[in-house]
Amino acid sequence: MAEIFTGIPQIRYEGPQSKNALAFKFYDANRIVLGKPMREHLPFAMAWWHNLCNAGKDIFGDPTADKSFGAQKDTMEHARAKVDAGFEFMQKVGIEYFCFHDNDLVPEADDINETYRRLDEITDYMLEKMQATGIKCLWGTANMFSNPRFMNGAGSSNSAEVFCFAAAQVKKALELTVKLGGRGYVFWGGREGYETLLNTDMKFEQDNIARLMRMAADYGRSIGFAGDFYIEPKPKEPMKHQYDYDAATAIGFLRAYGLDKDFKLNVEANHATLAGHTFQHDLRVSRINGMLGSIDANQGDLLLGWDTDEFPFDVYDATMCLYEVLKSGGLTGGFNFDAKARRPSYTYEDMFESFILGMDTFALGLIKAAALIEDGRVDAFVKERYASYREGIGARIAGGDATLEECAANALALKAPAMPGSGRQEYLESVVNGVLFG
Ligand code: XLS
Ligand code: CA
Ligand code: CA
Repeated sequence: MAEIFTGIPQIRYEGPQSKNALAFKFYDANRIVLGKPMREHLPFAMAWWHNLCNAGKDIFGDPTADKSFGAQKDTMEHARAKVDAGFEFMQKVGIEYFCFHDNDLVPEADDINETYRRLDEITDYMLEKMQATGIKCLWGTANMFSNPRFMNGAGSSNSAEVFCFAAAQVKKALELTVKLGGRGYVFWGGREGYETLLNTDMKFEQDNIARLMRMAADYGRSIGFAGDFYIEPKPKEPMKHQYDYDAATAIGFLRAYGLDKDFKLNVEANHATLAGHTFQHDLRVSRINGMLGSIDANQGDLLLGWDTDEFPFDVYDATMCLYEVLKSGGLTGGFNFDAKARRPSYTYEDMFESFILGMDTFALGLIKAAALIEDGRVDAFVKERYASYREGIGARIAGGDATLEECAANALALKAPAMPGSGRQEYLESVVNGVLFG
């Protein structure tokens, strides 16, 4: 098989002083951080859809990049060429995982039976490549938002026939995920929401989404899927409102329907910011609820109101992300670059330089988050801030022993409380800067 990315070498670590655009400055796979090599802290994944399928088309313009990889588009020959390109790319950039939607792998046929056949054929070929390279599957999913049949959602569709087609896709995508040894299976509720409440039975739609997820969990376990299912929250786009709005909403949903034993969250940075939160906020909400499973590593643009899926560049955000991940004891999933090069960055070199940027940004995030934890001042400050709950009435409140009357009597005896202590936000921000740039 001919080399596709000719002229692009194996990407290696050369250190922060390197001016080589095709080298890592910070991602050093074997460097030990907090007792573990970087590659184990950072199981990076390539998103099949952005890297191998997306050619820069947007609602105003045609593709700018050539992602044909020498084959005629939308054929099985092209599907195989994408596999060849994908594995060559992952090997050269040194990442060990990929994520996929069913429809990223093969062109969808008019008859679902033929689509199934194509999926079987292509995953046989992928398995050969996986065995030859050691590259693994992070997670799989079903695209239940592109085909017009899903205009009103998949699990939440008003049509029972469409619900069945969604079920058929989930069933097959789960089987493929098991076949490829995937660590997880994702539900991103792309059109699981509404355009107007005037035509929507919200309760019925949410009940049905939960039914589809329950069926998937039961079927997955019956065919030996031992990994985590994930909900990937997103507040809007393509729908005006999506039910898995943010981490807190998704966790409430999973608990309400008894799905929280099988599901965790796949938190995407750009979706958290679309929901009006920081990336760290949704990671924290997931972590403190024991639900932080996997991460879609990208970033948005705060000046744009939509999902731009940019490669991560913001080292502050990456540091705070890794702070949450380290505090969580790592991920059962990984860091999927659900990100695309900007439309004017259309060359093969841009594909590699994008991943170098993303991997270096997260490597920096890891190094700096570890340093922040080892520095200890932020954690010590937070601990001290709640010190009043470690003795006296505070300890009784925190232990769940105090009554309302007892707390009120305490207040009356005090007459007025002492000032609660400075939050010292500016001091803490300067500690972070000191750790980042000191
Ligand atoms: C779109 C989502 C999607 C999911 C997988 O906004 O990020 O790509 O990650 O369906
Ligand atoms: Ca995503
Ligand atoms: Ca996104």
